Order: sequence, then C-alpha cells, then structure tokens
Amino acid sequence: MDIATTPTNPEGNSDGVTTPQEPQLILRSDYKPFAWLIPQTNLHFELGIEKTKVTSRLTIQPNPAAEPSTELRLNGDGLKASSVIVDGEAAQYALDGDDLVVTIAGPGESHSVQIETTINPNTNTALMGLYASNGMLCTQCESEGFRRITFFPDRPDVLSTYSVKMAGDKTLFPILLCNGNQENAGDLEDGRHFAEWHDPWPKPSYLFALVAGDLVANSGPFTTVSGRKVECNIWVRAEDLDRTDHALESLHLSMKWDEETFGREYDLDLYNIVAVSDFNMGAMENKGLNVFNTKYVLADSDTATDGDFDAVEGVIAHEYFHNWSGNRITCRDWFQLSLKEGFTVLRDQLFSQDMRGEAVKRIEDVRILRAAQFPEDAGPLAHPIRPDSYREISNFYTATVYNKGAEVIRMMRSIAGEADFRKGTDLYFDRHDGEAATCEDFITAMEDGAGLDLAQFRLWYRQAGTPRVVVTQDVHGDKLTLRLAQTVPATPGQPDKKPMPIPLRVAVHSRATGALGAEQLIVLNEAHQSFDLPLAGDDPVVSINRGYTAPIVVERDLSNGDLGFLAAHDDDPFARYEAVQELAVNHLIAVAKGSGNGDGEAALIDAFRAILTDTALDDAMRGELMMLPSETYLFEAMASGASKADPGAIHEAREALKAAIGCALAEELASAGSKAAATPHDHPNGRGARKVSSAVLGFVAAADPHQATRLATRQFGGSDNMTDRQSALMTLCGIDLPDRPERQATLDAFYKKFQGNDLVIDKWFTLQALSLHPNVIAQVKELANHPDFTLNNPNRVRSLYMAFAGNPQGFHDASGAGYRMIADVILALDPINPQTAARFVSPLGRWRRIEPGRAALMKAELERIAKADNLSRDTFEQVSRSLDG
Ligand code: B3K
Ligand code: ZN
Repeated sequence: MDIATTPTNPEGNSDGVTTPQEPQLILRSDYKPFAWLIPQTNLHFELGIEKTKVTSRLTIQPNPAAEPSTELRLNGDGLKASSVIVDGEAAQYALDGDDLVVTIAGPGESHSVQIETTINPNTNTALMGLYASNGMLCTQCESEGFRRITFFPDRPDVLSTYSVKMAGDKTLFPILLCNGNQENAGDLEDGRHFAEWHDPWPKPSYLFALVAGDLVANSGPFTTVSGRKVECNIWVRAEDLDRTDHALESLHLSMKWDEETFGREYDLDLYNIVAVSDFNMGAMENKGLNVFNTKYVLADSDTATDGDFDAVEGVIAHEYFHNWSGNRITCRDWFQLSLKEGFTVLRDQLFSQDMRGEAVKRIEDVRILRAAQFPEDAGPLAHPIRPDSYREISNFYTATVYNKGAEVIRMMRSIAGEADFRKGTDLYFDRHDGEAATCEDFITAMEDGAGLDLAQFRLWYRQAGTPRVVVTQDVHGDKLTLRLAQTVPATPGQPDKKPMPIPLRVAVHSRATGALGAEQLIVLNEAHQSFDLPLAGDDPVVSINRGYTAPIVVERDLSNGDLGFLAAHDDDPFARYEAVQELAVNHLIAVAKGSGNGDGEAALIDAFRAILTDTALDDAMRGELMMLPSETYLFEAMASGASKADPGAIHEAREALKAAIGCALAEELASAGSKAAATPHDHPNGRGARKVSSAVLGFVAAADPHQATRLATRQFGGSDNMTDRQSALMTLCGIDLPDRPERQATLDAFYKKFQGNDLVIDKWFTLQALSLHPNVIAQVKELANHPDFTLNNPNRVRSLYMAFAGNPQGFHDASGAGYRMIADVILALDPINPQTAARFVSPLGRWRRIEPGRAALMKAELERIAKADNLSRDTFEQVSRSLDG
C-alpha cells in the first residue's frame, strides 16, 4: 500500500501529455468543526501479516456546534469498503477521491455506522497505518495514518471512546496490545486467541494504537502521588530485554517529575511502551501504548553512547509528558501542532536539565536549535511555529514547530518567572482538559493564569524568521546605555515583519576589576530601544542573552579581548560557551571570506588554553566549551544579507583552526586526554571525561594524524564502552593515511563484534558517512551496496544518507556528486516511504544561500526531482517550496 500520490488529470493536455495536479493546499483559516460527534468507536481486528480484516462500528450524533448535514464524510487512504451498513441496513454511499461519503437520512439523533475494510500490513512500506515489522504488527496513526486502517473522520478534533477486540494466531502474536486497559482475553479455535481492550479516555484517531507480536516485557510498577499503582512495561523482542532498564527507569523518573513540576498525575492503570525497529521517527505517544523506535528504548554501555542514553531518557520523558500536553488536551487541527509539540519539548528539556544539569543541557539544546531550526527559518521552508497552510502535514513536524515552539514557551516562562508560569500551565490544564484546543487557548490561559499581557507576544506564533538584534552601547557616569535594534527577516509569504517582545537576561561586567555585574531581565519590544544598566567597574563588558533567553541572533562588535574575558570569567555558563562560539565564528568567517588575520586564531588558542587548564571547570562543561561551531551554523553566519556561504572555504578554515589549536596546545591536549583516559567508565566524572577525550582526538587528528591514529587505536582497543569506541572510530574514519592499516582494521573489528545488532551497525554506517575522509562519497556509494543496507528501514537509510547529507565536506563536494547522491536517494525512496524521502529535500533546499557554482548544481537536482512522475504529496510539497520559496 502506498501513501497518496499526486493525482493526474485524466483529461490530459491537448498534446496528450497529462499534467500532474497539485495536491490541495489546506488553510488554517478554513477550519470548520466536523458535522458529527462520534461518542463511541468499536473496532474488531482479525489480524494477519498479509491480510487484516477491520470492522468498525461508530455511534454518531449531530454535532450541535456544526452546521447540520446528512452527509458523513469519512477519510480513507487507499481503502475499499467491503460493506457499509447504517442503522442495520445497507447504506447509500459514494467514494469521493479517497474519502467515503455516507448518507445519513434516517430519523433519530443517534445512528450506528458499520464498515468493513481489508488491508495488507506486509506491503505497507510507508509505515503509516497498520504495518508489519520483524514479524510483528504495529500501528502509526499520527497524523493521518488511521485512514489507512479504516474509514473515519481522521482529524484531531473528533474525540471518541474506543473499545477494541483483536484476534489472531497465538504463535505469531502471543501478545495483543491496544490503548487503555485489557478487559477480556481468551483462546479461539484454530490456534487463535483474542483480547478486548477499552480506553476510557476519549481520544482522536491519531492516538489509536495496536500491537501484536512475540514480545517480552521489562515491568516495574509506579505508584502515583495519589496512590494509584500503575503497571509499566517496556515490550521488546526477547534478545533485547537486557537493554531496557534505562528506559524503564527513565519512565519512572518522568512520572515522578511531572507530578512534582507540573502537578500532572498518570491516569490509567497501565503504561505500555513497545519498541519496533521499523519506525519513521523517534516515538509516538498513543494513549497508554507508546510505540517507540528501538533507538530510543534500547541502551547499555557496551552498545549505546552517553548521548544515546540521554536520548532514550529525553524521548521516554517526551512521550510520557504528552499524556497531558497532547492526549488529555489535544490539538483542534494540525496547524496547532506546536501547542502539544513545542510545549512538550520544553517540558522534556526542563526534565533533562533537572536530571543532568541545566548548563550543559541548555547548551546542547541551543546547539540543536542553531543546527536544525536556524537554517529552516532562513530558507524556503520557513514557517511560523503555527503555520498558515500545508499540503502534507507530515512535512510540518519540523524543528520550527518543535524546537522554536519550545523556545517561544520558554520565553513566556522567563517573562512570567517559574511560579507564575506554573499558575498559567495549571490553568491551561484545568480549563482545557478533555478538549481539542488551540495555541490561542494556551496563550490566553497563560495571560489569565500567569498575569501576563501577551498581545504583542502572539507575533511569535505568526511570524517566521529568526530575529536579529544589533547591540551597541555607550557609557556615561555610572551607567551603561545599551542600545538594541531588532529586525525580523523576510520569509516566504511574509515580506514585512513587526517587532516582537524579546526577553533578554543581561549583566554588565568589569574587565578592569573582574567584577561581575548583577543580572536583570529586560524585554525589548520595539524596533529600537535603549536600556540603562548599572556599571560594575571600568572597562564594561555586556553579557547578553544569558541562558539564551531568546531564540535570536545577537550582532555585536566585541573585541577578542572582551570575548576572551567572557569565555574565561562569565558567571553564566551559557554566556561562556557563547563567547567561545563568537570568537570562533568571527575568526572563521573572516578567514573564509579571505580577510582573516592571526589575531583571531591567537585569541582562540588563548581561550582554549584557558579552557583546557581551568581546574575549576568540570569536564562536562569543558567538553562543551571545546566544541567549535558546526559548519552548518557557520554557513548561516556567512550567508547573512547579500553574501553567500562558501562551504569549501568554511570547511578549510575550520579544519585549519583545529590544526592550529592542535599544534599550539599539543601538550595541554595530551595532558587533558591522558587524564580523561584514566577516568573509569562509572566514575562520577566519567561522562565528562569521555566528552573531553573525544574533543581532544578531534584537534589531534587535524594537527597530527599519525599521533591521532595511535591514540584512537589505543582508545578503541582499551575501551569498555560505546562512547569511547565511537569517538575513536570516528577519528580513525576521518584519517587518510593509506600506509596505515588501523582505519580499516578497526572498522572491520567493530563490524565483526556487533554484526546483527542493528542499532550498532547503524553507527558503523553513520561514522563512515560522516567522516572527514576525502573519499567519503565513494565510500558511501560502496556502503549502499553492503548486504546490510536497505531502503526499507528508516533507521538504516538515515544512518547512511542523513549522516552523509549532514557531512558538509561530502555533501557540498564542488563536483555536485554529493547533491546527486541525495537526489537519487529521494527518487528511489519516495515510492517506498514518502515521509522519510521528503526529509532529505531540505539540505538541497538551501541552495539560495550558497555560492553560485554549488547553488546551480543543487537547484538542478531539485528540478530533476520535480520532473519525476508520481511524486508523493510529501516530496512534491518540499521540492516545489524549495524551488519557489
Ligand atoms: N507525535 C509524534 C510525532 C508524529 C509524527 C508524525 N509524522 C512523536 C512526538 O512528537 O512525540
Ligand atoms: Zn511530541
């Protein structure tokens, strides 16, 4: 079964060529409530891998909030109904495109509608709806997958109570799971069995889930604050069971944290999580039955890195938090997606900050925002966190809706303060419990509960683009006047923007005395505005956007000396990180533009010396401070205004800086590296030490590849954990020393040791595709022919090609071969899994901001894709926006 493809005009043109018809543009302003309420939905599944029969019985009633209608429009996607019965009689119905339109003519306020469909989960390579994965059956319904199972008003504002009976072969599917609580189960004839499930909480169809397979559980109860005992299960294949403790523990921690921090208690007796290896994204928050990508469940230190452990904890928390921000209160329509996603990302970020330390987590989150969301906001796919239109909603599960959405709510929190923010969220949860709500409802609850006036703040929901704030200052007497000027850049469809409220935590330090000024919060809400701040002493240095209170770009002209001072002494850890980033960006962009001089490099070497030798710094933070800005972030910085990014020049400048630091600080790096190597894995400082040793290897590799080969080979051989193994192998993969056998030998040893462990073999593909090796394009081509490679598994596709698209040196190879390879993947993957294929378009879509030679090659690849027949709605939308925007 394939996802919707672009319909063609059956009449064709006069010259006989058929013209593809554009998929429909859906507008936020067109929202209308559905004509019917569906208080009860009964589903009966006769399960089979190749043939599943679905009988759906809906109780329907006219919706008093909508215009009355005799037409019941039920969405379908590639379905055929074998029978449609209304109130016990064969119904009058018609297919309108993929939708089933049933006439409800009979008398009475309540009707029953029964529909039978048959589907083939085994041919469902799009992994939306009901599909087969590794011999089990599972579902993914958000956003519009339920319509691939049965005809239904598949929209988030139709809430219904579900009762489900499922039956299937007991050997193939010993475990039968659904939302809610199991109410009945038993054996049937012919080796089959059944289970009946009931979910007492009304929900939209996108939260429906069903799983049937041969699974075992890691179980551990949780007792809620009011004393309710919840059975928590992490369901996996038997061979994966010993890698599930971290997931279960993360779930328990999340449940406790949400009670304490947001006053939210779990509301069923059962919480099931199932791990599947074929999954389009990270995980799904289906009510009481989360379905997860194995990548975000399975972890032990032998096979998962510290980053993987954090990701499991974060995603488990995220899906759990959706139980309130998403499930108890859902979205009225998909334009409101950030209502649940932005808020839930903020909640999971705050949780991880509390679990692992605020400073490092904040830096990580800002790094993600800058790497994924800033380019989106600056390119043809830019959209507000609450979009105004879409053709395919799957394309709007973006860093803007998620991560910028979280930043926008975080700004409300900064303005309100923690205590009043909590009053706002309490009111939101109370006021809208059980409803399908809007972003506007959230903002109003925040105004009423937290006592804020968010009239102007609403612009953050409407305007796309990353605001830029230019900072200048003058000093008179004992005051510093901070002059701020904000602009919000034009984005597709939004040429003119208004100034927005920008909360900034600021402090003024004294370089002369080293005195650190007191922090205060200012809110910039005009295009130009000045603020008088007290001085802490002579030579004032402003520390601004501390903690990254606003998702903006700050433009200021600080001397290297001032930046070095902030990098070494600021009392806000984020501001220290930011000062190092700024030093590096200033220097690298100057070098890439051909105007760099030795001062920037010298300042950076001094800053890195201080970072490496500062004994008061913990290693987790030291590791963060040692990270140079990513090449993607540097493109954004270089491509400001009329100037274009030159990926080749940026890459060379960055590698040269790494080499310069590696040479100048060889001793300091060696000593930090040996200290890190001597720290045992389970030492409290172990994680920090591993981060430092990975950063050290990066600098040594640029300066002295022979030495790095020795160090990395030793680290690989002596390590008892995946974090160290991965950083060693990453270093080796990037080194081009044909006379040394270590690179290939270590890759082979890694493969041999972990063959059969899909998640680790994904790493093996990724490390090669991301590598700094000059032959990376040829290597990726060869890996695509490896027997373990398949286009049918999204994790594997991403492990090779998403990694490659994120490898600036390979992807932006001046020949255009990298662009061609990604375009080929999009074309090959689109008929198999359109949602995953469409995700590869955005790297090519950045062509307008790149120097003309490469831009032409990127655009040509987009045009080649656009010409292909039968593009999915997903890929069609992304490619056409990338060419038009
Ligand atoms: N809500 C899901 C994402 C669904 C994506 C559908 N294309 C996971 C999450 O954000 O928690
Ligand atoms: Zn989510």
